[in-house]
Amino acid sequence: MAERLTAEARKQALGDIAGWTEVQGELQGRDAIGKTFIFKDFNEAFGFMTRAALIAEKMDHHPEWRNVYKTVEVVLSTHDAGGVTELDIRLAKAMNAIAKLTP
Ligand code: HBI
Repeated sequence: MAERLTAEARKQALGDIAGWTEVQGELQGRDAIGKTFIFKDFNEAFGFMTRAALIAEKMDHHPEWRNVYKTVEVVLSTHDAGGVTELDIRLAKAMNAIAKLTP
């Protein structure tokens, strides 16, 4: 099972994944990272989700996400570990790569 990252290690990892932060607002206090992706339209947003879903399934590691039209809000945390692990960092990197490919 993936080990929960220390606060220091999580901050370090966040430096490598553009746009991701420790979750804010009503999710504050959770050991999780989040990012809001904004696409050209719903089609691009859902295409991103489709590709990310296939990677998540392959990793057996799944996002908590919400889509409204062209916006996709993503929160990542490892339920089994009760916080952020390398799996979340890896999935965040994969999502950034997919978003870069999305026009
Ligand atoms: N996704 N985010 C997240 N966290 C988990 O702990 C997790 C998951 N997807 C599948 C999964 N765990 C399974 O390995 C366990 O439910 C058995």
